[in-house]
Amino acid sequence: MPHDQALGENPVASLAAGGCRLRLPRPEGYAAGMGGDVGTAGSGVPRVGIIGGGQLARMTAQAAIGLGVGLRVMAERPDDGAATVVPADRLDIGAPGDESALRRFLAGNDVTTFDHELVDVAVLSRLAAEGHAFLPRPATMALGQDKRRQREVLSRLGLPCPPSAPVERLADAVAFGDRHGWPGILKASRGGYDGRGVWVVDDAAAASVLVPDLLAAGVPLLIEELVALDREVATLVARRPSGQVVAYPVVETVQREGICRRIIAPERVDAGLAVRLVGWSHHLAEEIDLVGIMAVEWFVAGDEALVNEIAVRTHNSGHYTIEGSVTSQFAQHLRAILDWPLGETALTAPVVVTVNVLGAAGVTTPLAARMPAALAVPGVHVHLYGKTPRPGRKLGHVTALGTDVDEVSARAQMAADALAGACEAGWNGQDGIEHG
Ligand code: AIR
Repeated sequence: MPHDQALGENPVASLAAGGCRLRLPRPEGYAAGMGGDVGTAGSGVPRVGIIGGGQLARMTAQAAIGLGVGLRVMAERPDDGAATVVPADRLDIGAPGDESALRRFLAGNDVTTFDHELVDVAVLSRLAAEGHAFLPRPATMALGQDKRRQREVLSRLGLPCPPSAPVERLADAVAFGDRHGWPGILKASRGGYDGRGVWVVDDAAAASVLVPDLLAAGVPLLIEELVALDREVATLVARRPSGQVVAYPVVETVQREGICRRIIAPERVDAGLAVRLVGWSHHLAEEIDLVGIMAVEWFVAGDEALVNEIAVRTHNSGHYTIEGSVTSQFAQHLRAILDWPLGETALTAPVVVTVNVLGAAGVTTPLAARMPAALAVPGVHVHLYGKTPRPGRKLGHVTALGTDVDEVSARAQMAADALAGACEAGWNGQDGIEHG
């Protein structure tokens, strides 16, 4: 169906037409507590819930304000980043694995989305069969949360991936390393992010130390070839149920120790490669029947690119879009799951750079005390996630816009270093990253 035909007056009806089962009518009495016209009976605005209360939910809540959507949050703890920014009547505290807590949360939502992948897809599928609407759909979440499954599906669809194999026993890892060369990269198929769940395995002896313990601990594993990559880039696409797809420009992601440190938009890859990466991402979104936003992380080596992994949610590589794109990824995700027209994805400046602020050992002053130094850097946009600092934990990010990549990067980095407490921790500024 062409998307312009699918724009019903009632977004709930239009979502239903897009194949999603929504729970209607809304429960009596619930709307009374919602405040404003958001989510009240007859307002026509669906009640959107998000499972998880981290920074992604927090920035989604910010985008929801402008769209007139009162986001409901299910956070694990009352001090989670998003839990502290939504009104009490839009906050549930509970673990996503606690089915009764999940059911209570779902009772207040017309459509439910995700801040992370740590959900039980079997439970979601059962709840979806009962009529609860999840977007992205449970089958898409299953793909997002399982790297082994991703590799199978992506390869079947013809997307280039690094050679990899599932590891059910030590012999699988050893056979793979002997065939493809050591070191190999061992990955937890589920649950790893920000460098967690990734191990460089030098040889068969190292594998024999690591693999049995991980398997015994129930960690599902895969092993992949170490790619001699020049750089890492990411694509970001959004798709709504009625079929409209939009793609953002390709960005470069600079990683250190498995954690994204800096995002540079646009990426200066060969234009032909950029077109191919966006084309593949678009194709993938359609093939997996994506609803919402999806990031695809790529390893680039020469003229070739291989998919590292996909995320079927808002993503760190898209944080620059808050100021650096006509439509932020958070607003775009909400628009997509509500089957509203998707927004333009053009950059708002020739160059946009985002630098993550990570917790650092030895820094004890509160972040707020370091804000003046960061805000003294001209033209930077600071986003703090309201999280308790821990070394390596993403606490916020800084975005700068301009025309010269070195100048813009330096400004964003200076503010991010100030926030991270570079002086206190005794770093030499720049966090050791050179723009490649
Ligand atoms: N997140 C989810 N998957 C990857 C990332 N980075 C975001 C989500 C989640 C938060 O990171 O917003 O709630 C968790 O961050 P932390 O520091 O508590 O592990």
